[in-house]
Amino acid sequence: MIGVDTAGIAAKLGEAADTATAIGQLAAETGLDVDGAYAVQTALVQRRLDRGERLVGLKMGLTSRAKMAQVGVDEVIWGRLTDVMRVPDGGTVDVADFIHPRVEPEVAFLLDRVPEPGEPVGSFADAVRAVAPAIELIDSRYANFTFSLPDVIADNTSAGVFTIGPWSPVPDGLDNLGVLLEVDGRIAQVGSTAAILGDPRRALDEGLRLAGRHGVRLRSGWVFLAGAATAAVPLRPGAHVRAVVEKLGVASLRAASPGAAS
Ligand code: 0L1
Ligand code: MG
Repeated sequence: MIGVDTAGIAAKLGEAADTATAIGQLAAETGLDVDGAYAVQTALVQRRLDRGERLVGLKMGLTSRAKMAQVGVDEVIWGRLTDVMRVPDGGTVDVADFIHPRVEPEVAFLLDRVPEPGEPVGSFADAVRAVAPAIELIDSRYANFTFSLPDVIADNTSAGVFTIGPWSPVPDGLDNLGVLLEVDGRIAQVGSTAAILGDPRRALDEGLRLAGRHGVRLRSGWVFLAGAATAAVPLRPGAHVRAVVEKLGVASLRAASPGAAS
């Protein structure tokens, strides 16, 4: 992977996101590998930080078989979340700000005491202060939502925006909670938190391990999106989306109706 133009690829992806314009895949023609792709992701997110956004957390991607099958990539990946990506629970987004937005039901953790690099991972209850239902709106910057593993990593794992429902104390079991994704009062997807690596708590171990490989530490107060429990569904203008997670409650998001005043 000699001579990959990290900043140039990040600029193309950043402009694609800023202008909601799909681009072709980049990894094959540039020789981008997985490590190089995480370097592009760092540069891509740095563009946001340079315009005043703050890092507020980490997201895991492709943590379920349904998600892996949906996009034809079979490795768990991680991306970064900034404050500007967070939409209040019940808030509204405009689909015109995205290329081909999809929504998926997730479980979010509010991090408390996360281990220092090299420190043994303590108990989940020490590391996580609270748990919540969440919705992630993903939006690949690649045409037709089609990409290779390095492509999607470089694209900050298709991160768009996210919504977090009410926080609850960590319940006894998180490993087999029922999950529904509802759109306009109809069930669009049904799943279980078991789909998230068998138990969403495992996603935190994976996040610590995988991000740690790239020198990224998770911080107290950050949000951690553990991954989707089902495949993602396209978000249409005017849709009202609810993610319902047993024991945890509901997170919701609206897409502005066509022609609605902004
Ligand atoms: O959050 C996710 O699981 C998304 C990972 C990237 C693949 C996709 O765009 O669905
Ligand atoms: Mg996701």
